[in-house]
Amino acid sequence: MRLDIISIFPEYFAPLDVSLIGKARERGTLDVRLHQLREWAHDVHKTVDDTPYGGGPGMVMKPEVWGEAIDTVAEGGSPRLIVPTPSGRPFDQELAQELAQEPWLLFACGRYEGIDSRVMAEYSSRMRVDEVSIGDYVLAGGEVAVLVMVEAVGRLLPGVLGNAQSAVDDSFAPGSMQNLVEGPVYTKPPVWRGHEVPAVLLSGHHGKVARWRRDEAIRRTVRNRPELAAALDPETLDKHDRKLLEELAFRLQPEDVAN
Ligand code: 6GU
Repeated sequence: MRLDIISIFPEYFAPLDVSLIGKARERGTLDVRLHQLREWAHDVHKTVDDTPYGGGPGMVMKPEVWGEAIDTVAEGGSPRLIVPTPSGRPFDQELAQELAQEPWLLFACGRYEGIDSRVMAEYSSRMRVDEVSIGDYVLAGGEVAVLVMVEAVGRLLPGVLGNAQSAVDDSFAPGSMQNLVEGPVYTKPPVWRGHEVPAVLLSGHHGKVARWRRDEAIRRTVRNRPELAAALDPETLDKHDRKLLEELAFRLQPEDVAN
């Protein structure tokens, strides 16, 4: 996969040299190219922003600079353009899977109050454009959001994860335990500072282990992600699950109780 990133802070992306993503780049699975936006600013001060029309706080990134940058980087092809912004569509595992299928992504990192909206309008007729948010909080710029997205997408590429099963078992992976987060995990030693590993995990009884893991996933989902628990599909719950949810004083949506 080819991955271009345009930013006024390309040095933000030093972590992409490290770990799984760094190795994927060394192997050629990922071809990451960083670009300094200011290279396409032509005045002496390399200005990339200006005051917003209509007034208001902050600065807006200029369309001409972005236009030249994207024209140059996307020359001869049509990457999928991703614009990180807190007003974008939510980034989730499903979108990560979708982006992992693309041959070429171009990330356009805005700072300040964002990029002049005509840039997204202009490129929408030439390439797929998505404005994407990584969560309900505001970052100072899109750079960290792009790091998040690149790691989430990169680890899904064939051969990037050591264990092919790892990406399949993820919380939120389609086809995994849907709408359940993963439960706790343990390794040796069996007792650490007086804390014991749950006996069932040492029992060698695969059926009991699977049941226990599902119970723990349900407990954790109810505790940490009540909105996911509330959306559980009754078709995916067996008698044991329903009993556990009852013990946790958790009630399914009224329309689901009839089932
Ligand atoms: Cl993608 N960008 C910025 N600046 N803030 C964010 C975000 C993106 N996602 C959540 N907050």
